[in-house]
Amino acid sequence: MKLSFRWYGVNDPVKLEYIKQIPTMESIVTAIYDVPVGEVWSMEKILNLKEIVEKAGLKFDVIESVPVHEDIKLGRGDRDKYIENYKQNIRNLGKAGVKVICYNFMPVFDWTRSQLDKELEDGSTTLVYYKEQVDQMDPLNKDLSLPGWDSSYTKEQLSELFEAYKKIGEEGLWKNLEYFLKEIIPVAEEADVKMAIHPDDPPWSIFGLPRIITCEENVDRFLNLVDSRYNGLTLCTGSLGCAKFNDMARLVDKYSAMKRIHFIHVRNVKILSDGVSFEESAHYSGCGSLDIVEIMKMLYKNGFDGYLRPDHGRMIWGETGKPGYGLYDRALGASYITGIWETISKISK
Ligand code: DNO
Repeated sequence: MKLSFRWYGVNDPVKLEYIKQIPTMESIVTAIYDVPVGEVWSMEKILNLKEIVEKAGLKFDVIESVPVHEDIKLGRGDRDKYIENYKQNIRNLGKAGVKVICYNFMPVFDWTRSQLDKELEDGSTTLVYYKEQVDQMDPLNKDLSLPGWDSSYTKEQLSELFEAYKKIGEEGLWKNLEYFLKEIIPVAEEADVKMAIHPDDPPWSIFGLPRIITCEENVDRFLNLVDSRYNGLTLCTGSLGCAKFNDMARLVDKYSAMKRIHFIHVRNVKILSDGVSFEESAHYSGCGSLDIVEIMKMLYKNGFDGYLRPDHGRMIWGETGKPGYGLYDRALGASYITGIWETISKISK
């Protein structure tokens, strides 16, 4: 297991120097944020970022994410041009020594929450998904803005995208994903970069848009689209694990035994009594619905040697910043995970 930490670049209030001070921290997970979706990341920009990360004594091994243009997901317009650009990004990142690229195939919106600063009993704040609140949201209302949402769309563009996704439905999305993978995985093999899809968060359809990387059956279908180790997973315990139908320890066991998990996001979530609402909790198992020790045991048992990052943290100790991505609670998560790993490795000897 290689410990890593997400960092949003030079403007991130969490400094690389602080990340480096977390015991056993090896790698940074980052991206280039100032190139429009679908365009090529120049070698110059990539190498510049790598240099900044390496100067801080950390490795530049994991990219999260190289976003996929909507034309690729919809199988229309300039899809082939964007796929060529995507291939070039894989080659460029491979040349810079990157080992894993995380991406997702969620239509229009990435992760979705109804509130980003819900105060918990202990005074910390966290991200929550309350179904009644989500049901009342109107994504076509431009005043609505949440992280993970591309706010650059006009209302008209958004309505058009919604219509287009309605037309293709889940099966159309699968077809376009297959087309994309058949193009890019051979390039990833050649560049020796593992592609790792991030599951849909939450793993069910929102606002009538199709979502497909949601459950065991669909993950199996995804892995079979191109049966190569380079076609792998960013297994996100919080994204899949907020649905009761996903038994996370079992899924981690299954896919790590198959050597198809290249990157894992460890996050805990507390599923609420309606079964379809959840709150992101501290990483400690007792705080949420997931058994983090069991998950780590499965990784250890299967000799997991990919990258792991503590995922979203709450805001604690008065910290302010990017929701889910402060330093303190994620660092506590990192230490908790390292502690579990050390314990398992010692008692297994
Ligand atoms: C949220 C993240 C996601 C993730 C993308 C990967 O905190 O886990 O935004 O980076 O879905 O493409």
